[in-house]
Amino acid sequence: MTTNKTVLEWVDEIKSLVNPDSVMWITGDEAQLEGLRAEAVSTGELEKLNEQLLPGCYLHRTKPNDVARVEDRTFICSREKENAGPTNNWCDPREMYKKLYDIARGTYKGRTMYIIPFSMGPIGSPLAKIGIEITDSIYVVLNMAIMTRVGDRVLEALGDSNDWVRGFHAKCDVDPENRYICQFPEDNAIISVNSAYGGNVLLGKKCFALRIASYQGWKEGWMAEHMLILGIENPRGEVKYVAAAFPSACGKTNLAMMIPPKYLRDKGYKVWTVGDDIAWMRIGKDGRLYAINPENGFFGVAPGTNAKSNFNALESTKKNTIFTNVAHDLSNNTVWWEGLNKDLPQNAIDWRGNKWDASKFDKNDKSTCAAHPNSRFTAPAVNCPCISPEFDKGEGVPISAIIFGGRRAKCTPLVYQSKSWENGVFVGSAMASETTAAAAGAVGVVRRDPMAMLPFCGYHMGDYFAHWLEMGKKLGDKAPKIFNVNWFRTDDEGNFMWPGFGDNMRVINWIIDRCEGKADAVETPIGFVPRPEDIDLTDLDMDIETLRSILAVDKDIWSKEAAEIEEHYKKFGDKLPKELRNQLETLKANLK
Ligand code: GTP
Ligand code: SPV
Ligand code: MN
Repeated sequence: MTTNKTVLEWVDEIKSLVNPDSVMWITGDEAQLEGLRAEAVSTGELEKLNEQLLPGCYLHRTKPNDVARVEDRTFICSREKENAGPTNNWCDPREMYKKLYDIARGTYKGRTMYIIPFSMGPIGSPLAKIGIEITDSIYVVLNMAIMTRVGDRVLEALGDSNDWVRGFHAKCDVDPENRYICQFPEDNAIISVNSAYGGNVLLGKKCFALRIASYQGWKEGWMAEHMLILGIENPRGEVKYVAAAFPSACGKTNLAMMIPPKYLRDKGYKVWTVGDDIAWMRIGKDGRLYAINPENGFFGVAPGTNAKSNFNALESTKKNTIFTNVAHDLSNNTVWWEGLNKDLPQNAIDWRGNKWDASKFDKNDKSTCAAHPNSRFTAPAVNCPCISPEFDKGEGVPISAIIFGGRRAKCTPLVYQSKSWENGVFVGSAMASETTAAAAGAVGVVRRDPMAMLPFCGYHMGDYFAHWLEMGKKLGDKAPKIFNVNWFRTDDEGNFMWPGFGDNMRVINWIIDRCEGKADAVETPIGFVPRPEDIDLTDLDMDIETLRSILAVDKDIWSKEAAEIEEHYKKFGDKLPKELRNQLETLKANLK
């Protein structure tokens, strides 16, 4: 365990609040975790899957009312309301602590209190940070043991320091009316009650690595972003790294693990995954921006994942993986989800725990799905066939390009390059995307989601934009180039016009070539767009006219877009940096 007084005092405080039957420190020891798996199986919390086909894998179902992040019940409890900004729910921290302590009081009775020391980032890395999560859920312990580095090694690295994040989770009765996900940035503290699902309860992930860490990054001069990190190796063996921010369920895991088209593989191109969801980035000694992935596993969207769309993700789930809210194929005790293959299981239990009737399945009606649209796998990063050799080193990889993107059926072209860092920050701040099943609420509604951080920024978003501009000033001519992509343009029948997935490599190659001054583009009002002939279509069944249409920048549509950005900017009032206001004025002038 530990002699760290700050840790022991906090553990005692929470213990006397929740009144557990017993206490268990998570040591990181495999035998301890194995014991917890066995216990969870004995109570039905987990189901053991086919040991031959899916060794070490388990299935878990959450309550049907608890299947996604809950943005309307997520709070940033800074002391001043102003510091949470217009995009976050806020509550006075004193009031919220009291409310949450009242909700959690006594709720561990009959339960065990698990104490999980965890490191975000390789233990001992100068970019890593430590947290401790207290929970009454074995599911949380086992997921955290995949998603982060846990156990005694973390406490050793912490020593007597008080520099750690307090994460307290109580599942209580999983009552949606009393569900709260609260961050206290000034106290390095998180409290989550009445949920037992993913991003709400794996407190190292969105709560710490984005909401708390974005605030820390602002104060300490670094960045915590909702970004994948991808290495692209060219035939000469040089690896360039890009980081990309897409909103939830918009393709980060897919891009992070994509397999390049055959003609590029034959030439010797390779892809290396550093991270699929979160990047922590700092300026290195050489003045460039370096990124680490603070996580140790993937909490990925299951539906749509198959050997063709994301072979590497599927491979990653073949052992030691926890599946949440997918379908249970009883014919061989494995799992299934929509898009895994075309063989609808004839003897399966759906994500709600009911017998699934394949004959009633209608892919356009989500209520008939066997797996929940936001069902997920929790897979160890080491399982990924293309995991980067840099992944575990903790020094970080130098970022050549930052890519923003989202789901836009119309409007946004396949790819464009911003004209400068400042212009790139404008592009990120104005990002919009159609909502997905990753959060509770309506799906398919276009909303502004700056830098894909709308649900994850732990402070005032106007200050966050200013922080981005400040980082650009510090980076100067070593700053990564900033791009925007959209894999999701649709035709009049609603079909995707760009093949996506591995073929996105064609766009990434243009991006890297642009960073090296090797590719052409035309200047448009919004930025530099490739000419159709600048995107390599080798072996692709796509005509150049279709490509031309998804590269087009329509002035009328973009004038409407500029008006919407103006409306979106109003929220930030005086906190909107003047540079961004100027960028908007320039865009409007360019469109005249
Ligand atoms: P979070 O884990 O929620 O942050 O999601 P993510 O950004 O990692 O998204 P992910 O890669 O899991 O993809 C989400 C969904 O988008 C899946 O159903 C994918 O099949 C689909 N998708 C991903 N990439 C593409 C693409 O290039 N084109 C199309 N059409 N769909 C894609
Ligand atoms: C997301 O919603 O962006 C996720 C899943 O990566 S969760 O961990 O639930 O936030
Ligand atoms: Mn995510």
